[in-house]
Amino acid sequence: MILSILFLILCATVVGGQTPPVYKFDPKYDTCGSGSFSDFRMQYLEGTYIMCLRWSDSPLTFFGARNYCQIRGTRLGVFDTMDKMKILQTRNNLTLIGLDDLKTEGKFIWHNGAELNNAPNSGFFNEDEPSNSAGIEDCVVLHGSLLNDVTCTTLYDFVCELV
Ligand SMILES: [Ca+2]
Ligand SMILES: [Ca+2]
Repeated sequence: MILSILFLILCATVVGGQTPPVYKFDPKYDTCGSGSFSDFRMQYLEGTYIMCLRWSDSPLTFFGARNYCQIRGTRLGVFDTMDKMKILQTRNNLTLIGLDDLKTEGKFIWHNGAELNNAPNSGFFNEDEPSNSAGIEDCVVLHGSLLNDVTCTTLYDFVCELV
């Protein structure tokens, strides 16, 4: 009887055109996935699940970190809203994220493909950043509470994001 009712509710939901939410994580363990993703942790802001991250154990260069995340089927963390920035700000200073201007100087691209518009006044970067100091700063770290462009060959802690 109960199963019949549940089936009817499910049918009504599908007919109603509402797609049930798809959960990629198991709330019971606070992880976002099983197996190789079991060390990724759900990140909340004010009780709302925002994103799924794994903070590095040891530092790498940008290229090493990007590769490390990609090999696992993830990416460097994309903090493209101020809410997501708040999650980044809870962590250690000098953390590499998924944002760079490697392709075109001054044009910062998030690793979800979106462009960070008007970077100097975006609200994401520190004052007087991005500076592209010595013409070689194309990667981005948290520095204080906002972002700074830095060289891509220096070792930094980093964060991978499961999407
Ligand atoms: Ca640059
Ligand atoms: Ca800089």
